[in-house]
Amino acid sequence: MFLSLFDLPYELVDVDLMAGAYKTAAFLELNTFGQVPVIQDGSTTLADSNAILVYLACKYGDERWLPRDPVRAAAVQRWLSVAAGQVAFGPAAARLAVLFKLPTDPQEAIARASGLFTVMEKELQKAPYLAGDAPTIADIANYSYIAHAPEGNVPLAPYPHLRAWLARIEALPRFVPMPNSPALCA
Ligand SMILES: N[C@@H](CCC(=O)N[C@@H](CS)C(=O)NCC(=O)O)C(=O)O
Repeated sequence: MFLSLFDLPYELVDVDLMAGAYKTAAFLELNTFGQVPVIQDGSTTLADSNAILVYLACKYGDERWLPRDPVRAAAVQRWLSVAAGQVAFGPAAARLAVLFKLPTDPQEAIARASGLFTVMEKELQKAPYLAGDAPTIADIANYSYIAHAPEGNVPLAPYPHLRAWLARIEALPRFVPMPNSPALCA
């Protein structure tokens, strides 16, 4: 989504998670954790969605997307941590349990997602974007798994401010949604 928002040319390479393509020797060369996403930009290869966003914002973005101001930078980092924490183990885990038909009980992840959305609903009453008045990489990091939460049986209907935030991101010029494939993560 960041590449599109910044109108940067890119080639998207599908990694067939269902077939275990992310555990091959060739893929482990790109990311020793054997996880998507990975980005290759010239001689730079980077894994981890938050790390990739930081890299792209520093290299191609401007301070609006990743502020240098200490307080605003910390506000962005706070929500990057939420993306890697509460979102990954809440709505993202609940969705993966459905899409990958995992034997795990998704109730804990669903409860975690509901708790998170209740907090975000309050936060988003105070500001239009997660880290203030303008979109940052914090919004991009959190958007996809929250937008797709209903696929994991986590409803968005009870959270009007959260839904308004999703709509604000979807209204950004050159916004692209997550491709509609069960084999894809955010
Ligand atoms: N912290 C990483 C997590 C990435 C992640 O969990 N990727 C999943 C797909 S969405 C994956 O590749 N899972 C395979 C595995 O963990 O073995 C990030 O944000 O990039």
